[in-house]
Amino acid sequence: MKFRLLASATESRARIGELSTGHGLVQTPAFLPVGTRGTVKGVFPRDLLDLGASMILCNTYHLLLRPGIDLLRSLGGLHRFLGWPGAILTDSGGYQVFSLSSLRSIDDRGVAFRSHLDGKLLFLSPELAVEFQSIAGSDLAMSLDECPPWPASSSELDQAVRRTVLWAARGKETWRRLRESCSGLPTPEAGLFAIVQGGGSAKLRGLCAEELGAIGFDGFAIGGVSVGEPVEEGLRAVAETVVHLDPGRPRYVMGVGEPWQIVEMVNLGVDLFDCVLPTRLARHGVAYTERGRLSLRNASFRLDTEPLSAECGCYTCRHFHRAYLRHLLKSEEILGVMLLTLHNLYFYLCLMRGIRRALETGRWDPFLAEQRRRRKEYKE
Ligand code: PRF
Ligand code: ZN
Repeated sequence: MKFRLLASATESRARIGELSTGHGLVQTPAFLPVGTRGTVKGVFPRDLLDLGASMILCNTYHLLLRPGIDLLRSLGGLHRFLGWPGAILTDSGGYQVFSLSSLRSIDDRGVAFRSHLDGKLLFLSPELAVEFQSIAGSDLAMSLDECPPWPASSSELDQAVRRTVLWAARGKETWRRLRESCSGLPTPEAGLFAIVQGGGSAKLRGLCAEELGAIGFDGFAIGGVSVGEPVEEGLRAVAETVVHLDPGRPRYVMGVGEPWQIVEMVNLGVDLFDCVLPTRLARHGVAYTERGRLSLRNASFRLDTEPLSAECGCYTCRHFHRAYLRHLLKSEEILGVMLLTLHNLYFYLCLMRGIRRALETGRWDPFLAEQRRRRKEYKE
């Protein structure tokens, strides 16, 4: 996996780059729509391409439980299974084990847990996590990490960082061994990232980033952000981590966030983002606009013949008005959620294009100032 920096802002760490994967180029800063269970809910892969998505995220944890790794292997890997020709980033599964499964027991060997689907007892080690992602044909795999809860004691944070580094080293060794075997996976273009933990401790974040950097990975994720801490604290953790990361490698903040948080984190030097917000909120009848969020079920839209956003060029905004979208949502029609999802993803991907364009043309500072001004004006 190759990463090329194309330009950087002068007054901040913001940068624009290009990630080349076995399934196409990813222009960074990039937003990855979330396809947890092997589908970006309610969107045709064809439409994702039209929206300009170049990489999506899938979760090892969910795919491991269903359809299972043997089935994925027999069916020719994730890309073929999903009918998605673009790049796929897979999360390692650790985080989901902690948030979704029950009866976990964790030690240095890995995590034992019960499936949230059928209660079956399963085990995930750093070696297995990397092996599963490689069999699935992931373009960008994540090491198994331990994401401590928020707030966590300093001994919990210490332990999580120690284990995350240990697991990353073992994951990298597995990756190397698999590459030398004759299975053909991971391909030479596939990449492995390590995940930096450390909670709100600048010292632990720095230590974790330095140790992972010394082991050497294709890029670095920043985990443990947006886990319940105040947003300003999350931003600070990202800022304190980035300074310890190799500027020549891509940086990815996992599971974040609101459009304004993405803008602020780009400003701190982050290249990749994923978040369920645009797709999840659409399912709750909420649309993003330049003027803040709209809750379409609201009675005020009953006779509203305006599009969701006058500035938006998406299919939904070109063809349907708010009153119809409200009607679909109130009637629980599938189309309502599909149209809102399309619009919200368009909004996010458009924002990313705007960010890249501003960086490309040396207009990052005014772009950032304008985004901050708008946020103040429309803050809910
Ligand atoms: N680790 C992993 N996946 C994640 C996170 C993490 O810390 C987060 C935290 N925002 C989201 N997804 N492996
Ligand atoms: Zn739209």
